[in-house]
Amino acid sequence: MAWTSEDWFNLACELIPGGVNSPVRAYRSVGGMPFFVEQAAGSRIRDVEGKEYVDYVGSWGPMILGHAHPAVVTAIAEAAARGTSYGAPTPGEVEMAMLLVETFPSIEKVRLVSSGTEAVMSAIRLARGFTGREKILKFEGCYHGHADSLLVKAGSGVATFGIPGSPGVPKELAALTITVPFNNQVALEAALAAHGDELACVIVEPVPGNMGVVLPKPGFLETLREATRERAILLIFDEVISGFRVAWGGWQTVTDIAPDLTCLGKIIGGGLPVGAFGGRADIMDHLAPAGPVYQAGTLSGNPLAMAAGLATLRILQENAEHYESLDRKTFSLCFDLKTLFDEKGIPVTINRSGSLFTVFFTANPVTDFAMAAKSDTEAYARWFRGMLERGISLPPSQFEACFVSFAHTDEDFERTLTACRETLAAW
Ligand code: KE4
Repeated sequence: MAWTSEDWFNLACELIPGGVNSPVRAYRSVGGMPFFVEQAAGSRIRDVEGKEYVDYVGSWGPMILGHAHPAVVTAIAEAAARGTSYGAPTPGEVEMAMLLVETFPSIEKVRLVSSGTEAVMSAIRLARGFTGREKILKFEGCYHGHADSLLVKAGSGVATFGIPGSPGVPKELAALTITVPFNNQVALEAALAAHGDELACVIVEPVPGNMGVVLPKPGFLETLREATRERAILLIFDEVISGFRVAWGGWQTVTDIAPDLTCLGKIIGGGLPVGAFGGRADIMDHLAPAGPVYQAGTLSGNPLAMAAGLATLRILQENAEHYESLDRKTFSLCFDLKTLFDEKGIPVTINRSGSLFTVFFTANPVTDFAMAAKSDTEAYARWFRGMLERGISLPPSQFEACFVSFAHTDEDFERTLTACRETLAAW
């Protein structure tokens, strides 16, 4: 008899901490047990018991074309037939680098790695090596992967030193990371006044997806750009989620703000392990072997990840005008969801940026992490479980983003709204 998700999860828990290879997948904040995936295609994902779901996780961002896109699968198969990894340069890496440089005016040179965490960790080291400064600044609620310097909580007060966000992060290292609330210009200016000449960089998700989706207030990023430039602090845009998601290119191509370094991931690998960081050539040329800042990786620029990423990006590039219809599709889904909650008198705030959105269970606007944290996470968990039972797979956390793909159809949206209507009827 075929194993159920529960069978797989019970065995997984004996072999893998928490039964998963990334914490959010364990459903700890929404209750219940994760389904184990058999396969996925387009907007649908099917578990080992044959149950099918409309998928709004999309592997946390990479699957903007939908799962198992034929052109991507073919590209991977053809690349694999020629070998899976060489530890030597390949034309695919150069083609990927060229596409990124052509797409992002702020990227003059780029280094490919194997995850978003690795891209951010390396960009931080490069910023420290290039400026000779050690402190960095991040924003509360922004997530940049799990490198030690970024797993830091805000200390008490507005512009004080960070404290470890996880056991294992040395307090001396955490103390070098300043954290301020996102969208808070006063707190930012206080932090820059107090630490500006010691800061190597400021890193920000230009449109955060990791506190749930939060939009930058008009002028906030522009002020950040000017304030960092004035103090020769490097500005790093972490566009691991927003890159090729909110537009062809990233948030920076929509708002015309030029960061000094950009981190990318997810979509540029088409679902295979990938990350990239790039920016000004005078900074990037400090990286080994051109310069003294060391950074390396066995699978960096892996030929299969390049093949999957290039196949994905070329389809996106040929259909760049379709981002608008994806934006409209997502807008109307969010509008219809909000209507259902309003009809039931359940207060929610829905933040959306392009095909990214989050339903916050709060009546108030959500413009930073403190406001997001006031959401009713129990209500989110209840909604999540009701939708899952009815064949809709949402992110298993209030503080994540839903991802709509080019593969999502009107039928998917109808199913989603019906599932929501039925879930709220039983509220
Ligand atoms: P990875 O190391 O997971 O490839 O990328 C880290 C990262 C960096 N920057 C941003 C803006 C990110 O969102 C991420 C990772 N995103 C999470 C989802 N919020 C990945 C999902 C997970 O951790 O399992």
